Amino acid sequence: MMRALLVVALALALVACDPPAEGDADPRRPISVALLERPARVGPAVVEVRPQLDGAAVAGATVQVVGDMTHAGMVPVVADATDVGGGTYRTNDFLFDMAGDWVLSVDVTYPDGTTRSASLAVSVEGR
Ligand SMILES: [Cu+2]
Repeated sequence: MMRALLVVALALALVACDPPAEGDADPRRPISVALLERPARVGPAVVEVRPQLDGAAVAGATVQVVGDMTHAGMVPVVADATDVGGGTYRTNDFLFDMAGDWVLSVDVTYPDGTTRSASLAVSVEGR
């Protein structure tokens, strides 16, 4: 019994030590981010974003995707994602302009003005 309590206490301590996750840690507003084509390759790509609120899809949000490479000196790639129906948002003109490691940062403004973000790490292959 004491051992079980100790394990629980340790687990709580570990959780408490984690840095706060960005945005998508909000359990009411999870945001899924996916690439339509895998593996990711240099060139145009479609990023699909599905924000939710209390388990339901969200129409009427504003969604922006920013792609950054993990090395210095690159200009971020910025693209808006538009609602293609059913609360699914897709970028129209996103482009991976170099092979390597990228991080996609997604900013969602919900219809009520609340903003949340999520991110996805992507390894992009050359053509
Ligand atoms: Cu680069």
